[in-house]
Amino acid sequence: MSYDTNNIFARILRSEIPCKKAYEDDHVLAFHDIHPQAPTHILVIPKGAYVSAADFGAHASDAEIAAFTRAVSRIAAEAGVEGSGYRLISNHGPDSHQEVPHYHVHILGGRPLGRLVT
Ligand code: DGP
Repeated sequence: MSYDTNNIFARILRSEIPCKKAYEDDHVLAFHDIHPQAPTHILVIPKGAYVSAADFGAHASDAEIAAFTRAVSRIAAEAGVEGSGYRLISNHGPDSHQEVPHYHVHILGGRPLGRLVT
């Protein structure tokens, strides 16, 4: 699947659509989900144009992957959910109901979550 430069997260990265920012560095942007499923629901996205986890893993640089991985745990800690726990979810493709075709990880926490959703 080729990258759609007009997807919602690409537009957020270009500041065409506002977001409630949680974190930003050279490689990563994180913001609060517009339809939160838990008291903490933050979306973490790379600034590079990657459709999904598979695309990111195959084509991102080691520096981007390292920055992204470190940012996810840092953002969770800064959101205050490290002690109580949190869940990371990344949807890939139609069976997962991936809605936005720009790679992202959901950080969910702030309440006891159900057992893993299928
Ligand atoms: P997914 O199904 O994994 O692709 O999740 C996409 C998430 O993005 C979904 O939980 C809702 C969120 N979302 C969609 N549009 C916007 C938006 O314009 N702003 C923000 N903050 N979140 C959005």
